[in-house]
Amino acid sequence: AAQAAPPGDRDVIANLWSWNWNSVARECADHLGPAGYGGVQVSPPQDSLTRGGAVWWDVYQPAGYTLTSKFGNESQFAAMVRACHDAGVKVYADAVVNHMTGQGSTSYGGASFTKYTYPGLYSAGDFHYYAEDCGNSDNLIHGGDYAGSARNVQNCELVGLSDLETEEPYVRGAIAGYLNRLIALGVDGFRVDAAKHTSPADLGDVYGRLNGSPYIYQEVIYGPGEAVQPGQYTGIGDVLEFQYGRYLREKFHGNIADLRTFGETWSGMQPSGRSVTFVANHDTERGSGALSYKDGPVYRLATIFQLAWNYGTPQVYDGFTWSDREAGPPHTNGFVRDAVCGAGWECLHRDPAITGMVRFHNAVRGAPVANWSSPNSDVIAFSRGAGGWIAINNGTGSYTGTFPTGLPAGTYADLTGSGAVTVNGGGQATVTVPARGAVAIVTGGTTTPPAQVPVTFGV
Ligand code: AAO
Repeated sequence: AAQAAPPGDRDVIANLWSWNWNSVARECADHLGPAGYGGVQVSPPQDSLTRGGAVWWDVYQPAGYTLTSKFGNESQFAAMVRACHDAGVKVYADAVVNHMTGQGSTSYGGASFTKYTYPGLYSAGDFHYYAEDCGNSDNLIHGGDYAGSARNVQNCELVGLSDLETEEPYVRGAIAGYLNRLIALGVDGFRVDAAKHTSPADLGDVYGRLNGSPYIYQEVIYGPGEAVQPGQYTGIGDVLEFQYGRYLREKFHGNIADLRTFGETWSGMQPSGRSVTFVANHDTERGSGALSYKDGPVYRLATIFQLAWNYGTPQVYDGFTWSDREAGPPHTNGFVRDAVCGAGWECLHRDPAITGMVRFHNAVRGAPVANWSSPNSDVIAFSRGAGGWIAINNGTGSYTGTFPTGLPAGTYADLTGSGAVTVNGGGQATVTVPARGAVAIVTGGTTTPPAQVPVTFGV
């Protein structure tokens, strides 16, 4: 029986959303492993509705649990897991198990289906309905249900997606069978999609059927006063911390000095040890409440802060470049093409300042924030114990100042790439922090700049 397990020594997760399996495999070997990432999150691997490449969201409508998808086939998926493991990178799969497809009739893998009938897997009796399960006669979750009705949130249909009757032993077994097949291929854990829409009791039962100890983190979007709360799920796994990115957007568009107390005491936030944090994900970058790559250097700087701060398991997000929020990734006949950074794909995770901060994060894990200083509302600096120190400047001009670092005297290389830092015998350093940039140093054998990883990807 499996439960949530801690993610290991190197815990930064790259979320390579919508990347195909061949590209993830190469990225693990050429970039993620060498840079010190501990894991990669990949898109839903099961067969799904096909909209022929026109939209990104068809993959969130499972048509069955075979492993041909717009991202590749089962052998490509298995090869990707092996390549990532060879590079020391764990693989976390996006698990869409709350529902099945609510529209269409054909899949990427060539299956035929109708809503509520997925041959060889589920039939009409395996789904929630009005009025036995769901209190709305149209079978849909209504906006007002979030505030008042856990029953409707969990037993009606999310945007019309056939809602699995997860109380049923057959359904629980079928979902666990799918996840166990992924585990057998080497998958190390799951992002559980739409977890809010399945009760913790049902999900807990499914997790209890899993082999090994997969790491489980669940998508339960926090909303103030909602009937279903992330805290109801922290007993069975970790949760994605949605308040985290909302607050970072607010503060990086305002006063970053407020971040001094950022963490569990802030309204709606979950315990650090149960949280996976992110500045953006594929939904929030298409909404209005979070930073995204479209915010440019501010997005990058918020990610630098995320990797420096002592809270949760950090996830660094990258997807494809978009202007139409529904449009799918670059594709051929619906099947996703290899990712090419800078040509249709965003690759913040390769940015030298970000990989430097992955090293920083790994070097100071667990050490408390100390030596806080903030000379103005755009500049903050703090140490992580006596093992690392960072200054962050969200201003549009560079900032020069003298800061207490808490580090031993010496000369350190800035991991974000802006030169050397000298700490004096009193633990102070005078540094120039670039506009919308940072200076970050660590002790303990990592004072030389990170080697540049040769770019062989996409050539
Ligand atoms: C597509 C079409 C639909 C069609 C449907 C079925 O777009 O028109 O009806 O097919 O044929 C994705 C797309 C959907 C797409 C779906 C299936 O986003 O557009 O539908 O694939 O292809 C809720 C859920 C959350 C979910 C989110 C989108 O709780 O789990 O809606 N996210 C995941 C995935 C997502 C995916 C699915 C689930 C489905 O990440 O990509 O959908 O597999 C409040 C609630 C949240 C609720 C949101 C939106 O949040 O708290 O629980 O999320 O509302 O309804 C403030 C508030 C906060 C609020 C938030 C967002 O921050 O504080 O409370 O704003 O409004």
